[in-house]
Amino acid sequence: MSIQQLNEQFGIANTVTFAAGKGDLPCIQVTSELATATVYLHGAHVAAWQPAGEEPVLFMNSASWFEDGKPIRGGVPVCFPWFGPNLADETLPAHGFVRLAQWDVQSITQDASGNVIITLFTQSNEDTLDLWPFAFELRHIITVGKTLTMSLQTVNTDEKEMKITEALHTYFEVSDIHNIQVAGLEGRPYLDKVAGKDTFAPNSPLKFTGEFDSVFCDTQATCMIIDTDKNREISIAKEGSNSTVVWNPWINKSKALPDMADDEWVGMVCVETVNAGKNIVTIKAGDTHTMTSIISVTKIK
Ligand code: TA6
Repeated sequence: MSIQQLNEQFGIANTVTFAAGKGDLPCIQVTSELATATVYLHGAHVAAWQPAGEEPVLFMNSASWFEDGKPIRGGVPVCFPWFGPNLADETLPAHGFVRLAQWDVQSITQDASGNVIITLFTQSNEDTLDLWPFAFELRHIITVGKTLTMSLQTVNTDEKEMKITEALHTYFEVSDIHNIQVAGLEGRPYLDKVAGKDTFAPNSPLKFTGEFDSVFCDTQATCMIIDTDKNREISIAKEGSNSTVVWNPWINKSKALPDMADDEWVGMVCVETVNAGKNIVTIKAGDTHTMTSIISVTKIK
């Protein structure tokens, strides 16, 4: 569908419009009394969200690709049907394939409170079946308001059960990674992917002094990014998720990433709503599984 056809079918006057975004990729622009947001059909990717009265909450790196077949680096990459490298075949795209292709618009509505609910849809096809031999429907239901709620809903339309790992791989904008803390994971066991070992978090909020790439399994905890320089706390609550990943590439990894500006790691942290590691999700034939991330911002004083 063209931008004009999308606007005719799904636009909401003065609130929801479709436009050609970066790289000429079609995007949904939400402007309401509650918040503004930008959502690309490419990867069903929330690229920006800013609640009224707040600074932007999601980080978007200036060197990100905005091209068919490539991931966007920033906002909320949707990782499915695997998180990280494909352990059976490392030639397959990292974090799965649904973030690389354009999704369809199923519906866009606005509720009585002014929240805009966007449902984007994709499903298995010949190409995906070659990569991963399972039939599925996938919906990303994005509610834009004072809170950003993202639900990733998987329907197993195959005749056999499927096992997935998945993530809403959210990049958050912070004042300075050196000065923030992430609470909610105190004392928990995690896989330190930088050191390549299992270890335990301190009994205090996480602080950052170097590359940090950690997978916390068996946790349903709400995390909090405490950013005193921005006088705000960002809450990341979740449902249907048993893992949390925290990531900052720091200096060397940033330089090694072709789609990451060298010096922008200072202003970001990923706190990701995930099912990964030993938290593999098994979905029986015909069943549905939903993972939800609920993001909200409060001022510290
Ligand atoms: O979630 C953290 C992580 O798995 C890191 O290991 C790093 O690879 C990051 O995701 C970004 O992955 P990407 O494929 O988007 O470069």
